[in-house]
Amino acid sequence: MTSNSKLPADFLWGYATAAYQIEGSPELDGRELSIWDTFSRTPGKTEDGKSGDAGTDSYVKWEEDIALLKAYGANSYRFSLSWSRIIPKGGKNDPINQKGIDHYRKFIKALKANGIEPLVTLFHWDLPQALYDRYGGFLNRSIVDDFVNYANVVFENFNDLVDIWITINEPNVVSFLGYCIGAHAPGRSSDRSRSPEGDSLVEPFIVGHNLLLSHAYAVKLYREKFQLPNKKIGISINVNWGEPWDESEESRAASQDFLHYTCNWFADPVYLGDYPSRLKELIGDRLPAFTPAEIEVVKGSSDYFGLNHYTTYLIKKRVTPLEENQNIQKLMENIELSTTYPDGIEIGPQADLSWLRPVPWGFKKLLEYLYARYGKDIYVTENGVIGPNEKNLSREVGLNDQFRIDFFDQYFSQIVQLQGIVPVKSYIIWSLLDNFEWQEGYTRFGVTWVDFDDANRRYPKKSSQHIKEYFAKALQS
Ligand code: PNW
Repeated sequence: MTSNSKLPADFLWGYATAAYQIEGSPELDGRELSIWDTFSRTPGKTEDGKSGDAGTDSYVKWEEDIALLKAYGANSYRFSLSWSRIIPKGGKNDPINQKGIDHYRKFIKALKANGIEPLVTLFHWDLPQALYDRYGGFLNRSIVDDFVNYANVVFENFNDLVDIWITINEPNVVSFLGYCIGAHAPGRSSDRSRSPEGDSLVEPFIVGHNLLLSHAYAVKLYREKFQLPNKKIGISINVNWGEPWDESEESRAASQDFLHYTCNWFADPVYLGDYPSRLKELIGDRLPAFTPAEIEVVKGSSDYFGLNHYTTYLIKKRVTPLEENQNIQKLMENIELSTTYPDGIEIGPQADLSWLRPVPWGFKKLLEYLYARYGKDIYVTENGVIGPNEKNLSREVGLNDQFRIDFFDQYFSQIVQLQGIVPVKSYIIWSLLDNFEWQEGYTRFGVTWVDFDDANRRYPKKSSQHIKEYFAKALQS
């Protein structure tokens, strides 16, 4: 790196995981089931029929994970708490499980003893099954009180150890995949071949609204009772960039609509105080309204912009009529997503997941857009890739993950180019470990190769060393 591209010494970089994807031990120490246990144990819901029962065994092997972070030189680690380990049945009148709390306190203390800053997510999709059974989980406004109670228990027990909180991970992905397509728990959809119940055009917006209110009331509580000047709380939204497919005015307008449907649906209420007027126009009365009192709470409810980013799409006005059961497209029915330009050139190489193609310049445009629209410090809380066919490679070949190294160099250079222009405060890579990639089953998103067939033994990939050396140079004073 050149001297003028140095990063500030307090730049946070490290790796991310989520409880259900790595912990395993679903019954240990009093944990009860979440909707992800139920969903992934249902035949036909995951790629290889696997659930997160095993994960990477991190509830047991947590010391190995910390040793890896230390060996990789990371100065921070983002992970999530399992709600049903802390309050097994989830609700405000349900008992607290001290063993769950003891586990996470021990874990966070060990991180800090190793000089690793914890970024802690309260909710990364593993809703206690009991709350879904009781009243439909996020479909019901009752969730707000139960989430705020859970947040209160978490803050009371861990706020002395944690300075950066993330309330909810990717509310837009929860709404889209859980309640429109039905590919994620609880798997609801209008597509009756997938789900006996659900309404793909209505439920995502109800769930989204309750996710926003849950987040906002938890932040209100935090600010009233727990926040100190050195502490931050916010939300992480998954935002892919939408580039106009061609230079026409129609494509430009369609790309704006894409951002409204995905990012601004959540980010506008949180940073600007309400849903975008264009989204209200597009969704009509299917989009719930905030009361003035709720707007007071939702507006400004994040200290930073938490960004999870993976890819870029080309967006154009829809011309092809929709087929039956194309629920996600119906949710954005006036636009079309493409991965090829009008001349047939692809926007980026296909990675090992259907929706994933590296497009580094899209990341830069997105960062500029988010800062221009919301004006907040940006914490990149996830960014990462799986190389083509990486899932099927032998360990020997898989450890040489050049595709991930190239991805990192290209993506991270966008942040470096924006130094002094867009305030990016963290870069947290998905993921520390190969792990349970939801409906895709066990994949290889990690900088650590995990042997799922041999006691989840961990083997550092080449990228972990490359990234370590990169930041050792970039952060030197
Ligand atoms: C995120 N999409 O999920 C999650 O926060 C992680 O738990 C997950 O493992 C990671 O990204 C990699 O997928 C996403 O379809 C799931 O665009 C799906 C999409 C994006 C993010």
